[in-house]
Amino acid sequence: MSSRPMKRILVTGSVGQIGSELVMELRKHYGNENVVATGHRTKPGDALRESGPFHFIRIQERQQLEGLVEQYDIDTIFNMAAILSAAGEKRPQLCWDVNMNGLINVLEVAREKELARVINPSSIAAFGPETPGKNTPNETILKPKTMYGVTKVAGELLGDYYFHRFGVDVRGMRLPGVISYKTLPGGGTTDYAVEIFYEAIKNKRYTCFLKEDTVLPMMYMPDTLKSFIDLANAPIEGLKHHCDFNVTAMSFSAGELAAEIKKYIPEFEVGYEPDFRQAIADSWPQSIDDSPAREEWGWSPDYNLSRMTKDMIEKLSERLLG
Ligand code: AKB
Repeated sequence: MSSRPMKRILVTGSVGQIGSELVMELRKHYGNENVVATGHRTKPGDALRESGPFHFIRIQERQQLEGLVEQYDIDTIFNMAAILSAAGEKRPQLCWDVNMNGLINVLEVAREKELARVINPSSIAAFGPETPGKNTPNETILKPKTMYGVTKVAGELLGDYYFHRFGVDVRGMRLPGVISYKTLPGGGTTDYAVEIFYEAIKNKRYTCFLKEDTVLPMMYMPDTLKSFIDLANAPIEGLKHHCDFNVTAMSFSAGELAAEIKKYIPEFEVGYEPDFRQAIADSWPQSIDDSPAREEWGWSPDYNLSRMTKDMIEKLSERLLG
């Protein structure tokens, strides 16, 4: 099997934190009209809506997805629609419905229409308390304790199944927390690492919902976008893994992030009031080993904690304070 080029792309979940920036990045590479953005209910920003096609769909309704794939002659789907870890614990059945029924629809459409590629990101939520917590290897124990994590492990397995059983070229990486300044994340456990910047700049105070010493793997958005484009374009001959690549860029505790922000905003004060998300964070590794991604498709991030913080403070201050 050799990789077919991606020409006309559909993105689900395109109003979300990663989806909204991924669509704009893909439009730069593949042309505005060749990247169809879809979302569920949230209104898309002007840039997303005006720069190319946008449609509202319910990913659980297969005909809606199929209709757009036919209408635009789509050959690739980036499946970004998902209910994240914290939101998923509030509504586990909805999390299963969106994440699993949505994914199987994407995979079935890809199989029937013989699409060139499906990109379906996984997450560090695939790991659990029994997983080694430091420098977690790619091949390891996957016994998550959240519904989101359950759907991510099942999604990895399902993607690999569709590859081996039906020859559908499905790929995905286990994303850590993603930090960005354009669209806020929603419903995740790593969301604190974005909220903290907004509050530091606007109010000089933040109450963190995780403990000060909670360490998690993280990545800045430019690296995240690069990981999507690079994995999607990697020659298939070089891939031994398909849907379960560990990827990471940095690991830090909530306290270490606060200290880094204080270098730019010395009056910034942080309090810690852990809630139900602490148990989720405690079940995830502190750092992960991404050597298969580095070896098989050349993964290499550009941003560490200090570069990311400097850029976030600069860009977000410009946006929030003008
Ligand atoms: C979450 O916190 O649920 C997500 C993730 C790590 O997948 N950001």
